[in-house]
Amino acid sequence: MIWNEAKECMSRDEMRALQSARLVKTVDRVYHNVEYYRKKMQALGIEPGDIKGVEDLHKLPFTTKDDLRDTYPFGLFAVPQSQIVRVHASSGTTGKATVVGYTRKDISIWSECVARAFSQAGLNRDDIIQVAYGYGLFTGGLGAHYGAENLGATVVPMSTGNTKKLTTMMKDFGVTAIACTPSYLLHIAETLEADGDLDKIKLKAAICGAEPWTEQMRIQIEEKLHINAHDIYGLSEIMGPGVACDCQYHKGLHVYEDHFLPEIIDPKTFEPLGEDETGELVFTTITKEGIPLIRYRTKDLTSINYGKCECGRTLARISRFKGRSDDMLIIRGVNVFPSQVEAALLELGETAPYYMIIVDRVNNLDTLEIQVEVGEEYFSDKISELEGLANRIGHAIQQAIGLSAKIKLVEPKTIERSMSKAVRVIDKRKLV
Ligand code: DLL
Repeated sequence: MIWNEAKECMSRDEMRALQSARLVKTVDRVYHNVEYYRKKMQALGIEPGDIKGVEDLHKLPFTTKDDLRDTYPFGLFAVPQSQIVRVHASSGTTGKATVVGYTRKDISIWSECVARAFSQAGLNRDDIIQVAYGYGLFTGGLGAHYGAENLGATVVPMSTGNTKKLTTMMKDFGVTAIACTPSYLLHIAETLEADGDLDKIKLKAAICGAEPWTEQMRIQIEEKLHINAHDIYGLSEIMGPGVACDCQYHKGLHVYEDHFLPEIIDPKTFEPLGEDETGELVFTTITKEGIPLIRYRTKDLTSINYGKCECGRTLARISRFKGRSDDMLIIRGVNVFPSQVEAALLELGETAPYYMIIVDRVNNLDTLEIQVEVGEEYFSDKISELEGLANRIGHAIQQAIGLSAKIKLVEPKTIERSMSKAVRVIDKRKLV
Protein backbone atom coordinates (compact mmCIF):
# COMPACT_ATOMS: atom_id res chain seq x y z
CA MET A 1 0.00 0.00 0.00
CA ILE A 2 1.25 3.47 -0.79
CA TRP A 3 0.25 5.66 2.13
CA ASN A 4 -0.14 8.91 0.23
CA GLU A 5 -0.04 7.94 -3.42
CA ALA A 6 -0.90 11.46 -4.60
CA LYS A 7 2.29 12.83 -3.02
CA GLU A 8 4.60 9.85 -3.38
CA CYS A 9 4.06 9.07 -7.06
CA MET A 10 3.79 12.48 -8.73
CA SER A 11 5.89 13.38 -11.76
CA ARG A 12 9.15 15.28 -11.26
CA ASP A 13 7.60 18.42 -12.82
CA GLU A 14 4.61 18.24 -10.50
CA MET A 15 6.87 17.76 -7.48
CA ARG A 16 9.06 20.70 -8.51
CA ALA A 17 6.02 22.93 -8.91
CA LEU A 18 4.72 21.93 -5.47
CA GLN A 19 8.15 22.44 -3.89
CA SER A 20 8.58 25.82 -5.58
CA ALA A 21 5.24 27.11 -4.33
CA ARG A 22 5.99 25.91 -0.81
CA LEU A 23 9.55 27.28 -0.88
CA VAL A 24 8.33 30.76 -1.86
CA LYS A 25 5.89 30.74 1.08
CA THR A 26 8.54 29.49 3.50
CA VAL A 27 11.06 32.14 2.50
CA ASP A 28 8.44 34.83 2.89
CA ARG A 29 7.49 33.46 6.32
CA VAL A 30 11.02 33.30 7.71
CA TYR A 31 11.90 36.73 6.30
CA HIS A 32 8.97 38.35 8.05
CA ASN A 33 8.87 36.26 11.24
CA VAL A 34 12.49 35.39 12.08
CA GLU A 35 14.79 38.33 12.65
CA TYR A 36 17.90 36.15 12.40
CA TYR A 37 16.99 34.99 8.89
CA ARG A 38 15.89 38.48 7.81
CA LYS A 39 19.31 39.86 8.81
CA LYS A 40 21.13 36.98 7.11
CA MET A 41 19.19 37.53 3.89
CA GLN A 42 19.58 41.31 4.04
CA ALA A 43 23.34 40.88 4.45
CA LEU A 44 23.30 38.97 1.16
CA GLY A 45 21.02 41.54 -0.48
CA ILE A 46 18.18 39.02 -0.89
CA GLU A 47 14.51 39.87 -0.61
CA PRO A 48 11.72 37.29 -0.52
CA GLY A 49 10.62 38.31 -4.04
CA ASP A 50 14.00 37.16 -5.42
CA ILE A 51 13.09 33.54 -4.66
CA LYS A 52 10.63 32.43 -7.32
CA GLY A 53 11.13 28.70 -7.09
CA VAL A 54 13.50 25.77 -6.53
CA GLU A 55 15.84 27.16 -9.20
CA ASP A 56 16.64 30.09 -6.85
CA LEU A 57 17.43 27.90 -3.84
CA HIS A 58 21.19 28.36 -4.27
CA LYS A 59 20.83 32.09 -3.60
CA LEU A 60 19.74 31.45 -0.02
CA PRO A 61 22.14 31.25 2.92
CA PHE A 62 22.93 27.98 4.68
CA THR A 63 21.87 27.22 8.24
CA THR A 64 24.04 25.17 10.61
CA LYS A 65 23.84 23.81 14.16
CA ASP A 66 25.79 26.91 15.22
CA ASP A 67 22.91 29.12 14.08
CA LEU A 68 20.59 27.17 16.38
CA ARG A 69 23.06 27.49 19.23
CA ASP A 70 23.49 31.25 18.60
CA THR A 71 19.74 31.75 18.85
CA TYR A 72 19.23 29.33 21.77
CA PRO A 73 16.62 28.47 22.82
CA PHE A 74 13.74 29.81 20.69
CA GLY A 75 15.38 32.44 18.45
CA LEU A 76 14.63 30.70 15.14
CA PHE A 77 10.98 29.99 15.94
CA ALA A 78 8.68 31.55 13.35
CA VAL A 79 5.47 31.55 15.39
CA PRO A 80 4.59 32.95 18.84
CA GLN A 81 5.28 30.53 21.68
CA SER A 82 1.51 30.16 22.26
CA GLN A 83 1.33 28.22 18.97
CA ILE A 84 4.12 25.81 19.92
CA VAL A 85 2.65 22.60 21.34
CA ARG A 86 5.89 20.70 21.88
CA VAL A 87 9.65 21.14 21.99
CA HIS A 88 12.40 18.60 21.47
CA ALA A 89 16.13 19.04 21.85
CA SER A 90 19.07 17.11 20.50
CA SER A 91 21.58 15.88 23.03
CA GLY A 92 24.50 17.76 21.43
CA THR A 93 27.91 16.57 22.53
CA THR A 94 29.35 20.06 22.73
CA GLY A 95 27.87 23.35 23.81
CA LYS A 96 24.19 23.97 24.26
CA ALA A 97 21.45 21.65 23.09
CA THR A 98 19.69 22.56 19.87
CA VAL A 99 16.03 23.18 20.56
CA VAL A 100 13.20 22.74 18.07
CA GLY A 101 9.51 23.59 18.37
CA TYR A 102 6.40 22.16 16.71
CA THR A 103 2.98 23.62 16.06
CA ARG A 104 -0.04 21.34 16.04
CA LYS A 105 0.19 21.18 12.23
CA ASP A 106 3.91 20.28 12.41
CA ILE A 107 3.10 17.35 14.71
CA SER A 108 0.37 16.22 12.35
CA ILE A 109 2.69 16.32 9.29
CA TRP A 110 5.46 14.60 11.27
CA SER A 111 3.20 11.74 12.30
CA GLU A 112 2.01 11.38 8.71
CA CYS A 113 5.62 11.13 7.51
CA VAL A 114 6.42 8.45 10.08
CA ALA A 115 3.22 6.60 9.17
CA ARG A 116 4.37 6.66 5.54
CA ALA A 117 7.69 5.16 6.63
CA PHE A 118 5.96 2.40 8.61
CA SER A 119 3.70 1.70 5.67
CA GLN A 120 6.80 1.38 3.44
CA ALA A 121 7.91 -1.33 5.86
CA GLY A 122 4.66 -3.16 5.07
CA LEU A 123 2.91 -2.26 8.34
CA ASN A 124 -0.72 -1.31 8.85
CA ARG A 125 -3.44 -1.06 11.51
CA ASP A 126 -3.26 -4.79 12.20
CA ASP A 127 0.29 -4.48 13.51
CA ILE A 128 1.53 -4.22 17.08
CA ILE A 129 4.52 -1.89 17.09
CA GLN A 130 6.92 -1.74 20.00
CA VAL A 131 8.64 1.64 20.13
CA ALA A 132 12.03 1.20 21.75
CA TYR A 133 13.62 4.52 20.89
CA GLY A 134 14.08 6.75 23.92
CA TYR A 135 11.05 8.87 24.85
CA GLY A 136 11.76 12.40 25.98
CA LEU A 137 13.64 15.28 24.43
CA PHE A 138 15.08 12.91 21.81
CA THR A 139 12.69 12.78 18.84
CA GLY A 140 12.92 8.99 18.34
CA GLY A 141 10.36 7.76 20.90
CA LEU A 142 7.54 10.25 20.50
CA GLY A 143 8.14 10.58 16.75
CA ALA A 144 7.77 6.86 16.14
CA HIS A 145 4.89 6.69 18.63
CA TYR A 146 2.73 9.31 16.92
CA GLY A 147 3.52 7.81 13.52
CA ALA A 148 2.46 4.34 14.61
CA GLU A 149 -0.76 5.73 16.09
CA ASN A 150 -1.44 7.69 12.92
CA LEU A 151 -1.09 4.45 10.98
CA GLY A 152 -3.73 2.97 13.27
CA ALA A 153 -1.39 0.31 14.63
CA THR A 154 -1.32 -0.72 18.29
CA VAL A 155 1.62 0.98 19.98
CA VAL A 156 3.60 -0.46 22.85
CA PRO A 157 5.58 2.54 24.18
CA MET A 158 8.58 0.71 25.65
CA SER A 159 11.28 3.37 25.40
CA THR A 160 14.73 2.00 26.30
CA GLY A 161 16.10 0.64 29.52
CA ASN A 162 14.62 -2.74 30.31
CA THR A 163 15.47 -5.30 27.68
CA LYS A 164 14.09 -8.32 29.59
CA LYS A 165 10.71 -6.61 29.99
CA LEU A 166 10.82 -5.69 26.30
CA THR A 167 11.46 -9.25 25.13
CA THR A 168 8.83 -10.64 27.52
CA MET A 169 6.22 -8.24 26.13
CA MET A 170 7.38 -8.91 22.60
CA LYS A 171 6.54 -12.59 23.14
CA ASP A 172 3.39 -12.14 25.25
CA PHE A 173 1.77 -9.40 23.15
CA GLY A 174 2.68 -10.93 19.81
CA VAL A 175 4.56 -7.78 18.75
CA THR A 176 4.91 -7.70 14.94
CA ALA A 177 7.27 -4.74 14.50
CA ILE A 178 9.87 -2.84 16.46
CA ALA A 179 11.27 0.66 16.09
CA CYS A 180 14.69 1.13 17.71
CA THR A 181 18.33 1.78 16.89
CA PRO A 182 20.01 -1.03 14.93
CA SER A 183 22.61 -1.58 17.66
CA TYR A 184 19.87 -1.98 20.27
CA LEU A 185 18.03 -4.42 18.02
CA LEU A 186 21.18 -6.55 17.86
CA HIS A 187 21.28 -6.54 21.64
CA ILE A 188 17.59 -7.51 21.77
CA ALA A 189 18.27 -10.35 19.31
CA GLU A 190 21.16 -11.52 21.47
CA THR A 191 18.93 -11.52 24.57
CA LEU A 192 16.21 -13.49 22.75
CA GLU A 193 18.78 -15.99 21.54
CA ALA A 194 20.35 -16.44 24.98
CA ASP A 195 16.91 -17.09 26.48
CA GLY A 196 16.00 -19.55 23.73
CA ASP A 197 13.14 -17.28 22.68
CA LEU A 198 13.97 -16.57 19.04
CA ASP A 199 11.24 -18.86 17.76
CA LYS A 200 8.65 -17.58 20.24
CA ILE A 201 8.25 -14.14 18.70
CA LYS A 202 5.98 -12.91 15.90
CA LEU A 203 8.22 -10.06 14.78
CA LYS A 204 8.17 -9.41 11.03
CA ALA A 205 9.72 -5.96 10.62
CA ALA A 206 12.07 -3.48 12.23
CA ILE A 207 12.36 0.22 11.51
CA CYS A 208 15.84 1.18 12.57
CA GLY A 209 17.74 4.42 12.43
CA ALA A 210 19.20 7.29 14.45
CA GLU A 211 22.76 6.04 13.93
CA PRO A 212 24.86 4.93 10.96
CA TRP A 213 24.74 1.24 10.10
CA THR A 214 25.83 -0.80 7.14
CA GLU A 215 23.91 -2.87 4.62
CA GLN A 216 25.74 -5.93 5.97
CA MET A 217 24.42 -5.22 9.44
CA ARG A 218 20.90 -4.79 8.09
CA ILE A 219 21.11 -8.18 6.41
CA GLN A 220 22.56 -9.76 9.53
CA ILE A 221 19.61 -8.46 11.58
CA GLU A 222 17.17 -9.79 8.97
CA GLU A 223 18.75 -13.23 9.01
CA LYS A 224 19.05 -13.48 12.77
CA LEU A 225 15.47 -12.46 13.48
CA HIS A 226 13.83 -13.64 10.22
CA ILE A 227 12.36 -10.19 9.61
CA ASN A 228 12.54 -7.28 7.17
CA ALA A 229 14.74 -4.52 8.50
CA HIS A 230 14.20 -0.97 7.24
CA ASP A 231 16.38 2.10 7.44
CA ILE A 232 14.65 5.25 8.72
CA TYR A 233 16.42 8.58 8.71
CA GLY A 234 15.79 11.91 10.28
CA LEU A 235 17.20 14.63 12.47
CA SER A 236 15.61 16.76 15.13
CA GLU A 237 16.43 20.04 13.40
CA ILE A 238 14.40 19.02 10.34
CA MET A 239 11.70 17.15 12.27
CA GLY A 240 12.88 13.86 13.80
CA PRO A 241 12.54 10.33 12.40
CA GLY A 242 10.56 10.12 9.18
CA VAL A 243 12.45 12.48 6.87
CA ALA A 244 13.26 9.44 4.70
CA CYS A 245 12.90 5.65 4.83
CA ASP A 246 13.60 2.72 2.53
CA CYS A 247 10.90 0.55 0.98
CA GLN A 248 10.81 -3.22 0.46
CA TYR A 249 13.41 -2.96 -2.33
CA HIS A 250 16.03 -1.37 -0.04
CA LYS A 251 17.48 0.66 -2.89
CA GLY A 252 17.85 3.93 -1.07
CA LEU A 253 15.69 5.90 1.35
CA HIS A 254 12.70 7.75 -0.10
CA VAL A 255 12.77 11.38 1.01
CA TYR A 256 9.38 12.92 1.80
CA GLU A 257 10.24 15.67 -0.62
CA ASP A 258 6.85 17.32 -0.47
CA HIS A 259 7.94 18.53 3.00
CA PHE A 260 11.74 18.45 2.95
CA LEU A 261 13.55 19.80 -0.08
CA PRO A 262 16.90 17.99 -0.40
CA GLU A 263 20.18 19.11 -1.98
CA ILE A 264 23.63 17.53 -2.06
CA ILE A 265 26.55 19.92 -1.81
CA ASP A 266 30.30 19.65 -1.80
CA PRO A 267 31.07 20.19 1.93
CA LYS A 268 34.22 22.14 1.09
CA THR A 269 33.15 24.38 -1.79
CA PHE A 270 29.41 24.37 -0.93
CA GLU A 271 28.66 23.96 -4.63
CA PRO A 272 25.61 21.82 -5.49
CA LEU A 273 26.52 18.31 -6.71
CA GLY A 274 24.75 16.27 -9.36
CA GLU A 275 22.65 13.10 -9.15
CA ASP A 276 24.54 10.11 -7.64
CA GLU A 277 27.49 12.26 -6.52
CA THR A 278 28.38 11.86 -2.84
CA GLY A 279 28.36 14.97 -0.72
CA GLU A 280 26.65 16.63 2.23
CA LEU A 281 22.90 16.44 2.50
CA VAL A 282 21.17 19.79 2.93
CA PHE A 283 17.48 20.27 3.65
CA THR A 284 15.06 23.16 3.39
CA THR A 285 11.82 22.51 5.24
CA ILE A 286 8.94 23.70 3.07
CA THR A 287 5.88 23.11 5.24
CA LYS A 288 7.15 23.58 8.78
CA GLU A 289 5.61 26.34 10.88
CA GLY A 290 7.39 26.18 14.24
CA ILE A 291 11.00 26.31 13.12
CA PRO A 292 11.35 26.36 9.34
CA LEU A 293 14.99 25.93 8.34
CA ILE A 294 16.58 27.15 5.14
CA ARG A 295 19.34 25.04 3.58
CA TYR A 296 20.20 23.23 6.81
CA ARG A 297 23.57 21.49 6.55
CA THR A 298 23.07 18.02 8.04
CA LYS A 299 26.77 17.03 7.79
CA ASP A 300 25.49 13.61 6.69
CA LEU A 301 27.21 12.25 3.59
CA THR A 302 25.13 10.56 0.92
CA SER A 303 24.06 10.82 -2.72
CA ILE A 304 20.67 11.35 -4.29
CA ASN A 305 18.85 9.60 -7.13
CA TYR A 306 15.71 10.87 -8.85
CA GLY A 307 14.84 7.70 -10.79
CA LYS A 308 11.50 5.97 -10.21
CA CYS A 309 11.72 3.10 -7.72
CA GLU A 310 10.48 -0.43 -8.37
CA CYS A 311 7.87 0.16 -5.65
CA GLY A 312 6.24 2.82 -7.84
CA ARG A 313 7.30 5.83 -5.79
CA THR A 314 8.87 8.73 -7.64
CA LEU A 315 10.23 10.35 -4.47
CA ALA A 316 13.97 11.03 -4.62
CA ARG A 317 16.09 8.39 -2.91
CA ILE A 318 19.16 9.00 -0.80
CA SER A 319 21.70 6.22 -0.52
CA ARG A 320 22.73 4.62 2.77
CA PHE A 321 24.80 7.10 4.73
CA LYS A 322 28.54 7.02 4.30
CA GLY A 323 29.05 8.76 7.63
CA ARG A 324 29.09 12.39 8.59
CA SER A 325 31.46 14.95 7.25
CA ASP A 326 32.35 15.49 10.89
CA ASP A 327 32.71 11.90 12.17
CA MET A 328 35.36 11.19 9.64
CA LEU A 329 38.56 10.29 11.41
CA ILE A 330 41.89 11.30 9.97
CA ILE A 331 44.42 8.74 11.12
CA ARG A 332 47.98 9.10 9.94
CA GLY A 333 46.65 11.33 7.19
CA VAL A 334 44.12 8.77 5.98
CA ASN A 335 40.39 9.48 6.04
CA VAL A 336 38.59 6.71 7.90
CA PHE A 337 34.86 6.19 8.43
CA PRO A 338 33.80 3.89 11.29
CA SER A 339 31.29 2.31 8.90
CA GLN A 340 34.19 1.01 6.77
CA VAL A 341 35.57 -0.88 9.77
CA GLU A 342 32.14 -2.29 10.57
CA ALA A 343 31.58 -3.40 6.99
CA ALA A 344 34.96 -5.15 6.91
CA LEU A 345 34.24 -7.00 10.16
CA LEU A 346 30.80 -8.09 9.09
CA GLU A 347 32.00 -9.14 5.68
CA LEU A 348 34.62 -11.34 7.31
CA GLY A 349 31.77 -12.82 9.34
CA GLU A 350 33.88 -14.43 12.05
CA THR A 351 33.08 -12.11 14.92
CA ALA A 352 30.18 -10.54 16.80
CA PRO A 353 29.13 -7.13 15.42
CA TYR A 354 30.51 -5.30 18.47
CA TYR A 355 33.65 -3.28 18.11
CA MET A 356 35.36 -0.18 19.41
CA ILE A 357 37.79 2.01 17.50
CA ILE A 358 40.39 3.61 19.73
CA VAL A 359 42.57 6.32 18.27
CA ASP A 360 45.47 7.76 20.23
CA ARG A 361 48.70 9.67 19.64
CA VAL A 362 51.99 8.37 20.96
CA ASN A 363 55.23 10.23 20.23
CA ASN A 364 53.34 12.37 17.71
CA LEU A 365 52.23 9.30 15.81
CA ASP A 366 48.62 8.25 15.51
CA THR A 367 47.82 4.79 16.81
CA LEU A 368 44.76 2.79 15.92
CA GLU A 369 43.43 -0.07 18.00
CA ILE A 370 40.29 -1.97 17.16
CA GLN A 371 38.71 -4.07 19.87
CA VAL A 372 36.44 -6.78 18.56
CA GLU A 373 34.24 -9.20 20.47
CA VAL A 374 34.66 -12.83 19.53
CA GLY A 375 32.87 -16.02 20.60
CA GLU A 376 33.52 -17.55 24.01
CA GLU A 377 35.10 -20.61 22.39
CA TYR A 378 38.15 -18.50 21.43
CA PHE A 379 38.94 -18.16 25.09
CA SER A 380 38.63 -21.88 25.84
CA ASP A 381 39.00 -24.71 23.32
CA LYS A 382 39.86 -22.51 20.30
CA ILE A 383 42.42 -20.35 22.12
CA SER A 384 45.19 -21.46 19.76
CA GLU A 385 43.20 -19.93 16.87
CA LEU A 386 42.98 -16.49 18.46
CA GLU A 387 46.12 -15.16 16.85
CA GLY A 388 45.12 -16.39 13.39
CA LEU A 389 41.75 -14.69 13.71
CA ALA A 390 43.34 -11.41 14.81
CA ASN A 391 45.61 -11.56 11.76
CA ARG A 392 42.68 -12.14 9.42
CA ILE A 393 40.79 -9.21 10.94
CA GLY A 394 43.88 -7.01 10.71
CA HIS A 395 44.24 -7.90 7.06
CA ALA A 396 40.56 -7.23 6.28
CA ILE A 397 40.74 -3.84 8.00
CA GLN A 398 43.96 -2.94 6.23
CA GLN A 399 42.25 -3.75 2.93
CA ALA A 400 39.21 -1.66 3.82
CA ILE A 401 40.82 1.50 5.19
CA GLY A 402 44.37 1.32 3.93
CA LEU A 403 45.84 1.42 7.45
CA SER A 404 47.25 -1.18 9.77
CA ALA A 405 45.56 -1.46 13.14
CA LYS A 406 46.30 -3.25 16.37
CA ILE A 407 43.55 -5.82 16.77
CA LYS A 408 42.54 -6.71 20.30
CA LEU A 409 40.09 -9.58 20.55
CA VAL A 410 37.92 -9.39 23.64
CA GLU A 411 35.50 -11.75 25.35
CA PRO A 412 31.75 -11.65 24.75
CA LYS A 413 29.87 -8.76 26.40
CA THR A 414 33.06 -6.74 27.03
CA ILE A 415 32.01 -3.87 24.80
CA GLU A 416 29.30 -1.77 26.34
CA ARG A 417 25.82 -2.39 24.87
CA SER A 418 23.95 0.68 23.89
CA MET A 419 20.24 1.28 24.19
CA SER A 420 20.38 4.41 22.11
CA LYS A 421 23.16 5.63 19.87
CA ALA A 422 26.16 3.34 20.07
CA VAL A 423 29.52 4.96 20.80
CA ARG A 424 32.00 3.16 18.59
CA VAL A 425 34.92 5.56 18.52
CA ILE A 426 37.14 6.79 21.32
CA ASP A 427 39.41 9.46 19.94
CA LYS A 428 41.83 10.13 22.76
CA ARG A 429 43.64 12.69 20.63
CA LYS A 430 40.77 15.12 21.13
CA LEU A 431 40.92 14.77 24.89
CA VAL A 432 44.43 16.14 25.14
O1 DLL B 1 18.40 10.55 15.41
C1 DLL B 1 16.16 11.17 14.69
C2 DLL B 1 15.84 9.73 14.47
C3 DLL B 1 15.25 9.00 15.47
C4 DLL B 1 16.07 9.15 13.23
C5 DLL B 1 14.91 7.68 15.25
C6 DLL B 1 15.74 7.84 13.00
C7 DLL B 1 15.15 7.11 14.01
P1 DLL B 1 19.10 13.41 16.01
O2 DLL B 1 19.31 12.94 17.41
O3 DLL B 1 18.94 14.86 15.78
O4 DLL B 1 17.82 12.77 15.39
O5 DLL B 1 20.32 12.85 15.16
C8 DLL B 1 20.36 13.05 13.78
O6 DLL B 1 21.56 10.96 13.44
O7 DLL B 1 22.09 13.75 11.27
C9 DLL B 1 22.49 11.33 11.31
O8 DLL B 1 23.86 11.65 11.48
C10 DLL B 1 22.09 10.26 12.32
N1 DLL B 1 21.07 9.36 11.74
C11 DLL B 1 19.74 9.38 11.93
N2 DLL B 1 19.16 8.38 11.23
C12 DLL B 1 20.15 7.73 10.57
C13 DLL B 1 20.21 6.61 9.68
C14 DLL B 1 17.57 11.43 15.21
N3 DLL B 1 19.12 5.93 9.33
C15 DLL B 1 21.58 12.38 13.19
N4 DLL B 1 21.43 6.26 9.19
C16 DLL B 1 21.61 12.50 11.69
C17 DLL B 1 22.54 6.94 9.53
C18 DLL B 1 21.37 8.37 10.90
N5 DLL B 1 22.54 7.97 10.37
